[in-house]
Amino acid sequence: MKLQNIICTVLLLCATSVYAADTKTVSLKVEGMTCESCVKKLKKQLSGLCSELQVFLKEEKAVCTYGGSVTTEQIIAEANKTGFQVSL
Ligand SMILES: [Cu+2]
Repeated sequence: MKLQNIICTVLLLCATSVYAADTKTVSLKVEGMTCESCVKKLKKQLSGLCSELQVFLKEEKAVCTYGGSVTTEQIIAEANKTGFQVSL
């Protein structure tokens, strides 16, 4: 393996681990959703903040994966704009 390739591999591994360390997951309680369109509405509202979002209608729960400069407060504030009662 060429030295250049080794350096590239190391850099890639570092970049990947930094990205992974920067990714957080939050579980939210969501009250007021009654059907699939409520789920869609919430997903749409949070699409800009959550890189991954799972919404559980019956469980009244949403699990959001986020990163970067996004905060849980931001996510909750944005989610509450849907009219559902969202809390930690
Ligand atoms: Cu609905």
